Amino acid sequence: MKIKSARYLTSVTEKDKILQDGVPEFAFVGRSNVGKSSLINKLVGQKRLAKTSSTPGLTKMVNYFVINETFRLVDLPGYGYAKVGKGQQDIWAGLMGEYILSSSSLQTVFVLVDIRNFSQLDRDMLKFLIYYQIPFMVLATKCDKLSKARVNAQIKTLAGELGVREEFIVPTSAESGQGCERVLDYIDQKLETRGQ
Ligand SMILES: Nc1nc2c(ncn2[C@@H]2O[C@H](COP(=O)(O)OP(=O)(O)OP(=O)(O)O)[C@@H](O)[C@H]2O)c(=O)[nH]1
Ligand SMILES: [Mg+2]
Repeated sequence: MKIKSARYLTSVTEKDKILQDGVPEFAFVGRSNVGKSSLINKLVGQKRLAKTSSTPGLTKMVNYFVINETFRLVDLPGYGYAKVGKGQQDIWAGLMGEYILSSSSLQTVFVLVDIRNFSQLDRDMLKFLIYYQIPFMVLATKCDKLSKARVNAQIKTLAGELGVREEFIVPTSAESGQGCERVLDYIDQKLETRGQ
């Protein structure tokens, strides 16, 4: 898929404001600092569309980006950030969970997992998506930080630990652009089957 346009639409902080207008959406979830906003920027070829930071917990809202005027990428708040309140320890008690469960046009959740480490929270996230039968794909991030051989080995480990097949884990990098084409092709296919 070619990105012809990408623009910021809006951000929401309350469940009631979550957009329900039927436009197909692809959401990005994962632990704070895993690289959600950076990967969105790389996918659309804009450096500063989604705000990124080395300080974890930056994205606190549901941020919507309109792509090619046909679908949306949704940047969700990260989970597992130590400074969230006690009530947020249940990872889907907050806005991210509300978005996933209430969005009427969510096509796929991209679950981002750092290629170098994953946590129980990532496993819980996948269990949650499987339980609610929400389509997902695992994107292993920051693959530029490891050698090719170590990336392959880690993908195998991740598949085993997360209980998903290796082909559902895409190695990506917001630095090199690795994996971006695969993600965009996936979106393209998903939109096509939806239109039929
Ligand atoms: N080397 C490398 N660094 C990355 C990559 N992706 C993100 N980073 C860095 O990781 C840090 C966090 O990236 P963000 O994109 O802001 O992460 P996020 O998941 O959106 O974080 P929150 O919004 O806090 O949940 C930044 O310093 C990025 O530059 C990558 O593919 N490779
Ligand atoms: Mg972010």
